Amino acid sequence: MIKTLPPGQKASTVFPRFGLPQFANRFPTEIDKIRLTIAGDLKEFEIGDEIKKLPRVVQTSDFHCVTTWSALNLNWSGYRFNDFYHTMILPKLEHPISFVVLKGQDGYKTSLPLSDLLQQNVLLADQLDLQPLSIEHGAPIRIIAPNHYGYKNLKHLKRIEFYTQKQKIKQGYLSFMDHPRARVANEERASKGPNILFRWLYKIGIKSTIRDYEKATSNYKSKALSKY
Ligand SMILES: Nc1nc2c(c(=O)[nH]1)N[C@H]1C(S)=C(S)[C@@H](COP(=O)(O)O)O[C@H]1N2
Ligand SMILES: [Mo]
Repeated sequence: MIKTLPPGQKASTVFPRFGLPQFANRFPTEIDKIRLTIAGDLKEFEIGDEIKKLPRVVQTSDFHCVTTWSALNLNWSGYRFNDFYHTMILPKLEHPISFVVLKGQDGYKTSLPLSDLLQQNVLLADQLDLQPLSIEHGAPIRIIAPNHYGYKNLKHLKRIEFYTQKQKIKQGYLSFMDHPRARVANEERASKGPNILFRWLYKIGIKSTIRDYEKATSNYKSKALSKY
């Protein structure tokens, strides 16, 4: 059976390491151990291996990059953000939360309304194909939010900030490129301008971005090897 893809998306035969060109050469420093700092409008605290007490879920979902490629039927495993929030965050709150900022070990940031992250298919994923996440795909833990474009699916998660109100955050890219929700079904590619235009604009850069990321990854791996 042929799947109907969301508007403007095309199935890819590969699932490449991908992102903004300026992040190709940035890598996480801690890949084996989960360590999350929880901050924002609450008293800051850390979460480590306790996260593993949450029920483990396995989920097959499609991944849609804003540049129009989609990787289909990926097999993720991890913890539901909803379970995580209700078990580990809610008891610590003094104020009602509406907005969440996510930060990665590579300096990448993004944000989403809390209500979007509480959807049942949003995961804190630490496995792909039942193996620990690779450096390419977000070790040691990442966000998987299948209803939102790839740029909301933050890799190498290290810090989650919970706020009562929407925050202005400086992203690693131009602000028009970050739609506050970035829902794939609504084709919310960018916050300004006609989304159809962005299909074509972004498509142009896919091949060279994949190449840059592959080169950076192989340089990184050969350097890591030469240490021993
Ligand atoms: N920490 C971090 N997360 C990130 C990015 C990044 O550069 N750094 N790029 C985003 C973008 S644009 C995409 S498409 C996906 C790519 O995920 P992948 O490398 O596992 O394919 O990661 C997203 N999350
Ligand atoms: Mo992306």
